[in-house]
Amino acid sequence: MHFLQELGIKDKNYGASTGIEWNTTSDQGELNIISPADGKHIASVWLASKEDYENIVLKAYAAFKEWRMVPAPKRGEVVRQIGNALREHKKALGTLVSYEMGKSLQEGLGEVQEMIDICDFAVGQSRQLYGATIHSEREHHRLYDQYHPLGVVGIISAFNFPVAVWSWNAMIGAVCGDTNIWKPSSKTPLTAIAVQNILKVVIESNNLPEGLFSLIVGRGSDVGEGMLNDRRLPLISITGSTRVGRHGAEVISRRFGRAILELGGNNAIIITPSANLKLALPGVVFSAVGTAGQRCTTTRRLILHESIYNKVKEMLINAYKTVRIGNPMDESNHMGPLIDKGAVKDYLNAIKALKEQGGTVLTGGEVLEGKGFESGCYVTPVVAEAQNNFPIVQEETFAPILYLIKYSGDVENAIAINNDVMQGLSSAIFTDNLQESEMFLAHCGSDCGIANVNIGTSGAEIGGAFGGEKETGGGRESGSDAWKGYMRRQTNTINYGKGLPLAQGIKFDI
Ligand code: UN1
Repeated sequence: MHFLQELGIKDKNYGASTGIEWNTTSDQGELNIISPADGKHIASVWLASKEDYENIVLKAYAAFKEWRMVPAPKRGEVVRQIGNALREHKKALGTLVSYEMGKSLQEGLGEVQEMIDICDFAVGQSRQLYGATIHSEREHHRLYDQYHPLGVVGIISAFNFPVAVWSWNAMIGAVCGDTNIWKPSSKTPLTAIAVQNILKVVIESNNLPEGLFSLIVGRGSDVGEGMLNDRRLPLISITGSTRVGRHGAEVISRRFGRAILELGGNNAIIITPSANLKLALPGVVFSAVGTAGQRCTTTRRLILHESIYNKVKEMLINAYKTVRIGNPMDESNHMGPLIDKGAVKDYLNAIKALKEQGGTVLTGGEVLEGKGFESGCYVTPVVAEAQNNFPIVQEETFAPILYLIKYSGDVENAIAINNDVMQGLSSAIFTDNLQESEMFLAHCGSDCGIANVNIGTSGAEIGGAFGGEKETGGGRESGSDAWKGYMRRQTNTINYGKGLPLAQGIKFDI
């Protein structure tokens, strides 16, 4: 396939790179990557060894020592070139994202656009790495804080945004003066290899050090664990399930490392009686079935006021009938497959559990078979009636299953349901009532990291800080001041006087 060639994907690929050189380990086993779109083998990747990891860490650390001395705006210039290289290969990379991961081509291209956007953002940020100056309580003293590069950052990313989430971390980290080691999901290593090939050209043409951007495709049990335990990595950014994040956070905190955690969500949309349903309906459907329900921001719960419950329910069932499911590379389809057969099993198990717990499936719930669905990963999106306290509703199932939950009375009751889960990533309200929307956004409102009005829960822009509270992990990535997480803060006090006044009025005469 032409896009594979353009991106330098071979039939068999090495799994570890320092940005310039590929390590040539081939005796640690192979990952065979099968497209969920058509069930065909795309290519394979040789897993990296512990020795490869060691080589990569040493190079990344050596590169950090050089890179931190490059003025930040000059680092930004390199990121600008990376953005342009991504622009050049947007079509091919977006197509590979779609083919390897199964999201629609439009979403694949949109994901690469997110990478380009974060590059632009990071270029500007490279001239804005500022600290505060504080007026000192002592005369002839200056007090300020500044941000220094942190070191080698480990990036552990998930299959559902196989390249964009890496770029949020890597591009912001790069302008901050950090180098990084990327461990992508073993379900989607080819897109990561493609990105590494795109970076290589920029690294070489600028004579940048080997180790600035490294990649390692290895087993979680050795490479992944190695990263979590490695004191040479002061920060690890983890995107994935709450289970993976909890383990990671425990290991990292034992060595007092820093973690940025972007874990599971259990996102709800509230629709109140005053809502404009012309906005709400497409908002819900996109957020619930986009990426086949495999975004961490996917809408999983729909909290409907009892007065509009039946009407919205009917409208939704009809809207779901128009969702076109099929090959994600065909742009007329809305929804592609789940990532693999394991995900299909999770989907079926969730539906079974829902029924056992007293829920009702209103539409969907089938695994599609026949022509075009040979991979066995295509399912129909589900709308179901449920109670918020069902154990299955309290869990994040990475599939297009939307639970309808009824509320009565005031918006406070809906907000209480919104907040009554362990996760706290994204949330939204559809309402034309100012008091309701303000209540939702107030300190007594949604407890999530993202709270939207009259748009759905997914599809966040890179300019805002991305992340959430509670079991979502508390980390923030991407825009706003998330860059601070990739630097170390230092407070400086300078005495330019002739005396030595002490703080807090203490006298110490000798
Ligand atoms: C994720 O699902 O891990 O808000 C990230 C969104 C995307 C990012 C999702 N911009 O849906």
